[in-house]
Amino acid sequence: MSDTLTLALSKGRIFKETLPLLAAAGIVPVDDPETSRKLILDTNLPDVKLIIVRASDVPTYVEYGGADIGVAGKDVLMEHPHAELYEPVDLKIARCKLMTAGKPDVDPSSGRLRVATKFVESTRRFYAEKGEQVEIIKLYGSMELAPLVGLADRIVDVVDTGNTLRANGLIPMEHIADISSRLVVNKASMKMKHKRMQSFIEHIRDAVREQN
Ligand code: PRT
Ligand code: MG
Repeated sequence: MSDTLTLALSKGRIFKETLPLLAAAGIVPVDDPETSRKLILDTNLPDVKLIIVRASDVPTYVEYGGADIGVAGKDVLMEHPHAELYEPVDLKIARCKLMTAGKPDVDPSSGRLRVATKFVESTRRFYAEKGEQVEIIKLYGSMELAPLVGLADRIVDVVDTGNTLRANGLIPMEHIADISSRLVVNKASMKMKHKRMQSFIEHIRDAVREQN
């Protein structure tokens, strides 16, 4: 149906922190993604569906129109610098920092620094701007392990409390970016479903203002 709105969300912190914003826009999911196996969730509104995707897949679903709207971390969006998306609202949820980290008191071996990360694009840009030549090693998770086993001198990861770094004997080093989640919007949907989309975006914008 052409005036159905499909929203792409990831499970976990983004889903939990988006719920109150959706509620303020009058949208309440019928199923709980943490317990349901369904990937398409109904809401109280017959013309609004939620789809549950991996956090790093949200920009792809929205860019190609698999969803009209999505919620994605700025860390994830920075890995898709050429995505054809509008990014109309900073939701100010799921906040953290993108940082470099490493073992304290260890002089990295001479030669090129080895940096393990899943944020290859942001890492490349950060070191390029510093004029530093590094070797980037792509990982998909558990980055904290890399310096412990000699795979890398540094990692680049998102940090909230820093407990995960500390628990693994690492310290945060350089601040790369402040991260929060953003509403992202498919460009064609914005044209085709303009009124419905504009009203949704305005409701969310008001809800963010109320929360902050
Ligand atoms: O799990 P999956 O691979 O599918 O994707 P994901 O890990 O990117 O998803 P998810 O749900 O974990 O995170 C979604 C978004 O939340 C991220 O894209 C960030 O924008 C944001 N966010 C906010 C965070 C954190 N805070 C955070 N702390 N994402 C991840 N973390 C990790 C952190 O890297 C560490 O390993 O959580 C762990 C605990 O953090 P500390 O510093 O509090 O110990
Ligand atoms: Mg995760």
